[in-house]
Amino acid sequence: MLPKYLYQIFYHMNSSLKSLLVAAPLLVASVLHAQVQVSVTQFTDSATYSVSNSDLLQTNLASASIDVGGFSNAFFGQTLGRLYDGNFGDPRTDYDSVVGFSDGTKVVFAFDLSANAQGYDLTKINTYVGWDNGRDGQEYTVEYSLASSPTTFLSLASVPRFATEMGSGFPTRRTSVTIESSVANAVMVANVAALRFNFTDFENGGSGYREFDVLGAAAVPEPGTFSAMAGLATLGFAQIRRRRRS
Ligand SMILES: [Ca+2]
Ligand SMILES: [Ca+2]
Ligand SMILES: [Ca+2]
Repeated sequence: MLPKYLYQIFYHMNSSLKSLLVAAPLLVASVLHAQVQVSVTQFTDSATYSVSNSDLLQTNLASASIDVGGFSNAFFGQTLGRLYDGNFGDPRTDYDSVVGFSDGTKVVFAFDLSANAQGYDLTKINTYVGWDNGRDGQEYTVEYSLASSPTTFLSLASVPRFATEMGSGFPTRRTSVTIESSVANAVMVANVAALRFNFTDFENGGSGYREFDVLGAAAVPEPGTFSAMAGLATLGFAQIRRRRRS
C-alpha cells in the first residue's frame, strides 16, 4: 500500500510518467543484485597464480581488520597485509605469504570513502589459496556494505565447500575462487563501502590464503535512476499544484 502522498502523486501523473516510475525500482534491483556467480579452479602443478598488484585492496583500502575470531594456529607470523601485497608465493617453499583463519572468523576490508564518497563499483573478487591437500580448500560467504550505510552488511555471495579431500602424500595444491557478475565485465555491485568475509575454516585448522584481489573502480554519480526518480517526484508535485490552482 502506497503512503497517501505518494499515491496522490501517482494518481495525478500521466500514463507515461507512471510507467517510468513502475520501471525504476526494477532497474535499481538489477543494478544492486545482478546475478552473481562463483567459479573455482584447482591445480597441483608448480606454476603460481598470477595475482593483481593494482586491485582496490592495494589502491583504495582504508583499513583491514578482524571483526570476529582470529588467525588460525596452523600458520605463524600472520598479518592481513599478506592478502593484499600482490604476491602469491610458491606454495612449496614460501610459508610466510600465508594467512589462515580460525572457525567463524569475520574479516572486514573497508574502502577509502574520503577519496571517493560514493564508494566503489566492484566487477570481480578473486581469492587464492596455496598449500597442500590438507589446507587448500575454500569455503566462505562474503557480504558488502554501501557508502550510504557503511556498517550495514548485505549478502553478496556464498562460496561452497570445495577441495576438501586431503589425499595421500599431500601434493602441493592451489585453488582460486572468482566471484563476478554473470554478464562479462559488468559491475557486480555498485557504491560499495566495505566487504566482510566470513570463514568457516572447515579444513584441517585453516586454509592457506595467499591473496585477495578485489577488482573495480571508484563509483561515479550517475544522472540515472535516483535523480530520475527524484525528478519524477518533483514533476508529480508540480502537476498536483497546477491542478489545485486550476
Ligand atoms: Ca592484490
Ligand atoms: Ca599475498
Ligand atoms: Ca583439501
